Amino acid sequence: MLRYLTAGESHGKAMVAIVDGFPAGVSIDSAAIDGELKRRQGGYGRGGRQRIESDQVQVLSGLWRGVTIGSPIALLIENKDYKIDRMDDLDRPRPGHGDLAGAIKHLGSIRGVLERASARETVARVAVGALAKQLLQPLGITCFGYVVQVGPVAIPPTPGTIDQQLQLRSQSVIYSLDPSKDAEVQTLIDSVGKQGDTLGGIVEVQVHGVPFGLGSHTQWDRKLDGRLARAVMSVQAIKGVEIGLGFQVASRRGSQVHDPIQFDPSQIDRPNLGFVRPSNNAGGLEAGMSNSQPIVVRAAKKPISTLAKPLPSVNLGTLQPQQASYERSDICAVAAASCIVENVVAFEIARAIVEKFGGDSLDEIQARWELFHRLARQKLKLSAALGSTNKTD
Ligand code: EPS
Repeated sequence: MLRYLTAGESHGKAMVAIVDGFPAGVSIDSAAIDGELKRRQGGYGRGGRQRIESDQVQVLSGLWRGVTIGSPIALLIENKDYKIDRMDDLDRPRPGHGDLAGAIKHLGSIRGVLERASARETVARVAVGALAKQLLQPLGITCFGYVVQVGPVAIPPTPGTIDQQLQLRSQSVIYSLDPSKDAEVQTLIDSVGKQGDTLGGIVEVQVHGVPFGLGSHTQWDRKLDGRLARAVMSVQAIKGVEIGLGFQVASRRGSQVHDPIQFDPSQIDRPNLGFVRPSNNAGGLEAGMSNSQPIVVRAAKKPISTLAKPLPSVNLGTLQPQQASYERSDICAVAAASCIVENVVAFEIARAIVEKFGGDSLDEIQARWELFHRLARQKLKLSAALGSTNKTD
């Protein structure tokens, strides 16, 4: 089983992750992980912390000569803003943060809670996801995320190939697929920031090249849609997750929701085995299994809960009403969320790949991937349907 845990406080020495069950034989490019960490730090509206940090991963274990060996992979990202022991406690919990619930739960301090609840922890999750992508890449699976809404401003993705869309995203200061909306969004972020307030938004992730059959229909905790939803919902500040049409399914008739099934013999060599769908309202998942269409996941991020113009709270020392505490924060971190959710999704897909195709080595996974697709073509008599003379196919 592929799994990971993270540790680390926002202003502690470092953020760390241990990834267990990662297959052997994968060449690891730590510069590619650093590229993702840099993208996480960016996006218009980020706070002062990102000017202090320049996140870089150290891969402490699990590699021999740059290649995974099947043992646990320990990742470490130092916090340049390491100062936890010099920091005071807060006495007024911030509405929306974990301060109140966490301090009461642990019979402890707000500092002890906020340091771990902070979205700084996502640096470890992005490193883990970027590692997982290096397992997905040899299988031809790509995963990319972008912003589709900031506050009330919807930014529908510009259609195009993955390469064209990646190009658009790299041009947008907010990581959307329509850079022509950047100016409007920047003006909005600036004005909200001046008012001491913050902004949320919606991010979308697409996964291409997924085979049939990741996840399972047979048991609730094996359903891939449920596992993706759990992983994405667990990202700091995410309050809603949708797959495919998401909440829109409720108002449409069945005939307007379900994706017709067609067969295109020219595509039988692809992971879709020739089965094409003129729409993808299911977001690539039916009955908890991948159906070889792109997986599409959206997540709604709430505005950052640390407000420069704080909301009413209660002083935990005096129990008297008082404004919430303020600590340096971001105005809008939706762009960062698009990178975080992308990497969290990538990890869940990698985990499902390891389950279906084996977890010991990349070679075995690739061999079983080929075998599965060959057997599926055989079972479906795809060659016969095409009048092929190739008896082995
Ligand atoms: C973050 C680091 C944090 C915050 C933000 C995300 O740094 P600091 O607290 O030192 O300013 O900028 O954390 C939160 C949004 C939060 O609610 O805690 C980061 O590296 O992503």
